[in-house]
Amino acid sequence: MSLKALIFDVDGTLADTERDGHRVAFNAAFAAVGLDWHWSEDLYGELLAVTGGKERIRYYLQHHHPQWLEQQGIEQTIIALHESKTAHYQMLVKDGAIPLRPGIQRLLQEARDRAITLAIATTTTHSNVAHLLQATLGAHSLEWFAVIGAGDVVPAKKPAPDIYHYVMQQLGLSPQHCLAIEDSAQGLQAAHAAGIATLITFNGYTREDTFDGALAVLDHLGEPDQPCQQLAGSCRCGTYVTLEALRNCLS
Ligand code: XBP
Ligand code: MG
Repeated sequence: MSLKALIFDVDGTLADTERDGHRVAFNAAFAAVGLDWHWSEDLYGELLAVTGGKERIRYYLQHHHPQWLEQQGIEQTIIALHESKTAHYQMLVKDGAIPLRPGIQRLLQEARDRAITLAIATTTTHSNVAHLLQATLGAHSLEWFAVIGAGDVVPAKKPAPDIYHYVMQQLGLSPQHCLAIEDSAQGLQAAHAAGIATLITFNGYTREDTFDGALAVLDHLGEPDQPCQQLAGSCRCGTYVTLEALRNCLS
């Protein structure tokens, strides 16, 4: 099948946003209202089992402060904490704290040059995506993406396939013409459940995840002067991932 669209995950894939971005922002939101909750790097790794920021706070309470869930108005509290977290996250991103991962800008540019459609399928909040793209790729980079599927636009977040179904429906493309780039087991499950072949670039938090059936499992997309390492998968990517390699993988 011919490749028509690349669908990118955001957190962990476009950039390493979790440890030094989302995690720091959650802690800042907790501290701002006097809560002594602190998500260490290790604890955050466990909490990443659940996608979505509001869902992650709820999961944390279930396991660490279950009595909080009995309180009246807890859902509003979670929403308010999450809004504050989103504001803190966007300040961090705006300050340039979070660069793109190796090879991302190069592959996006190559896809644009070859008229391959670009899209995003993410669990995070839409405005977080906008801030990250603008801070790293410039003011007009949102326009590079035909569809940005994000956050609560679908009822069930990854590992459910809903966000991928949404993006493909908006693109008017079938899964055979799409290739997803993800960093986590939940992301891979979501894309596979939607029938989309997927390449993995893992990171510190997802290195030990299970990536069965991925086209390739790499440490990053690589650059000519920064070779990537392939740990698994039958798709041969060489020392840096090119559009041609991805086309060959799909055909
Ligand atoms: C990653 C996530 C998100 C972010 C938090 O999403 O799990 O939940 O950690 O984002 P993806 P929000 O890998 O699909 O980009 O707080 O905005 O929900
Ligand atoms: Mg991800």
